Amino acid sequence: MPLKNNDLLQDKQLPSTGISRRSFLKGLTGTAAGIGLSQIFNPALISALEKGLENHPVLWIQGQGCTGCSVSLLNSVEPTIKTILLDIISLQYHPTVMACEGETALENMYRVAKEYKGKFSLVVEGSIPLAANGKYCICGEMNHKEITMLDLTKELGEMAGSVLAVGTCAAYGGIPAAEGNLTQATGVTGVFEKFEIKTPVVNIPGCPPHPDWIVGSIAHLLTKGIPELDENGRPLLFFGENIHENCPYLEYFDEDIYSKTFTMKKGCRMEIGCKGPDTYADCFRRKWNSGMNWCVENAVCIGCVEPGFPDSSSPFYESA
Ligand code: FSX
Ligand code: SF4
Ligand code: SF4
Repeated sequence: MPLKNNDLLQDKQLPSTGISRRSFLKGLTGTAAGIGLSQIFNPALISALEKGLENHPVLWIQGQGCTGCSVSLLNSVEPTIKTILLDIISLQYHPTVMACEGETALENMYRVAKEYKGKFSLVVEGSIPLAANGKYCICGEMNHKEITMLDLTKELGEMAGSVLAVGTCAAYGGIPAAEGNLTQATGVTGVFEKFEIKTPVVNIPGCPPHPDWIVGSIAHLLTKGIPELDENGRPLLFFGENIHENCPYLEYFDEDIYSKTFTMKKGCRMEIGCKGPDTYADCFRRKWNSGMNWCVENAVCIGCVEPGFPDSSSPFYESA
C-alpha cells in the first residue's frame, strides 16, 4: 500500500469508494456528532483533517488476541470504518486486512516508520508475550530472522509519535494474561515500563472495544492530540462514567428488585453477576451494534474494559 499523496486533499472521487473527500469529511463530521463528539471536534475536525491526514500514517500490529477488535472496528459506522481505514486514514500495515503480505509488507512498514519517525501512530491489538524472549508470538520473518510481537512493539513503539493500545489485551494483557499466563502476556504499558520506552500510550480497552471508542480516539489524536486520560490510561471521553450509576436498571437496584434470569425484563442484574458497579464505560448510552442493544439488556456487564479483566470479573455469570 503506497502512502496517500496529496490527491487526498482534492475534492475528487476516492477510487474504491465512489465518495468524494468533501462528502467523506461531511460524513465524518456526522459520525463525530453521532458519537457525541461534536462539541469537541466541530468545526475543528474538517480543517485539521484537511491539513494533516496524509502526514500521519497508522501502523496496526497484532499480537495475542482473537481479532475481535479489528472485526468490531470493521463492522462500524457510516462512512464505514473500512472506508476510513483503507481510503482515508493512511493505514500502512494491518495484518488481517492488507493485501500485501510477508517480507514485502514488513519492509514497507519499517520504511514508513523510519520516514515518519515521531509522527506516525502505532495501533497495537492483542497482548505481547514476554516469555521465551517473545517467541510465543512471531509476526513475520525478515532476512531469515523471526520478528516477534515483542520486537515490533519495542522497535515501532520507540519510533511512533503515539501508541493506541486497542482492546483489553493490548491495554492490560486481557484474556491471554489470565490466570496461568505461561507466555507472560502483557499490555503495551507493561512492555514500555520494562524497556523504558517513553512514547505516550492511549488505552482503548474493551473485549472488544466499541468502534466509536477507537474511531473517536484516533480522531482526537489527529485533531487535538492525546485525549485526557484516567488513571488507567483510558480517554475520559469514553471511560469517565460508571455503568451502574447510569444504568437504566438502577431504579430496580434501589428498590431491591433483582432479576433471576437474563430474560426477565424487570430487575437489576447484580445477583446474576453484573459487574456494572466496578466498570467505567459509556455503553449504557452508546449501546452496541448501531445502538441496537447492550450487554446489560440481555445478560450482564462482565467488566470487559477493566484492567483486571477477565480474572477480576470471574465468574462472569452467577445463579441467583
Ligand atoms: Fe483481545 Fe482483540 Fe478481546 Fe479479542 O484481538 S480484547 S481477545 S475481543 O479481539 O485483543
Ligand atoms: Fe448496576 Fe448492573 Fe444492576 Fe445495572 S444491572 S443497576 S449496572 S448492577
Ligand atoms: Fe464491556 Fe460492560 Fe460495556 Fe459490555 S457493558 S461492553 S461488558 S463494559
